[in-house]
Amino acid sequence: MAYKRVLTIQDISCVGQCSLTVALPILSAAGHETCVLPSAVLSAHTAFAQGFTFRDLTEDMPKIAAHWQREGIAFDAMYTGYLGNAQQVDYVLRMPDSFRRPGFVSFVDPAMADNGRLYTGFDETYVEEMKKLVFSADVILPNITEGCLLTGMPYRERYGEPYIRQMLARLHAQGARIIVLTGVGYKENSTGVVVSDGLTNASYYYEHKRIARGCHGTGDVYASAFVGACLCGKSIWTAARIAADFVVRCIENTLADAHHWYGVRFEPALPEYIEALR
Ligand code: PXL
Repeated sequence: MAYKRVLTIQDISCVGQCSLTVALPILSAAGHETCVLPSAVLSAHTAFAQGFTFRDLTEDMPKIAAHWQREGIAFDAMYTGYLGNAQQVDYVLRMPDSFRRPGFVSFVDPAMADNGRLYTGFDETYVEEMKKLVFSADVILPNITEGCLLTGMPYRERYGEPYIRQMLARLHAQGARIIVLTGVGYKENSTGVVVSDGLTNASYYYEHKRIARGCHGTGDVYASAFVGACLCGKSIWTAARIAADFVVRCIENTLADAHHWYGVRFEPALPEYIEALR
């Protein structure tokens, strides 16, 4: 199997099973060398009640990148998630071309909103900056709320296929190449993911069961599992399915523990994910 070197740029939430504490183990399980550029260190993610600590690493980011550049370090892929502020998005946009090995692929999860709302701490300026990163990426993984913020469409809890088709068309028109739109459900008991390739106009909907309990951190688990599978050489359609099946298993693992609201128990499902990648 291909041994790829991927750079992932996101925060470290020390507690909360999101961002780097999810991406690192999942990408490693997929068999890739995983380099990290932490955007911030938080005691716990921002969905915890007030009082979380936030160590902003913005200043370190260009220094870290400059060191890598001097060392001639380069990557097969870059995957960005939660970034602490608009300046960090700008730093990511200005990563040197020398970081890109031949065949380099960039994956961007806008990781800024869910359930119709921006995450704590983000504003319109951040959204505008994130648009630049999103529309320069090879593959983007927004949820519907993020799709609305990126396109200016109104957020709806219930919608039909025309609403999703319009969102995909607008994202492509604004520059998106491959879109993996998560959390798309047309029926009460199911949800799914739509993959749309702007170059070939092909699209695919993978529908799977919807587990009533909303769990935090599933977007990060999904994106990490998707990136891991793509870098193993799976097609975007197969990677979308493998990642969706993995997230369902992770949520099922978490259901029995009512106190585990802040993330999903993804670790026990890693062997199944590895098996699916074979
Ligand atoms: O899962 C997205 C995420 C990542 N990192 C931090 C967050 C969130 C979502 O709330 O707060 C710090």
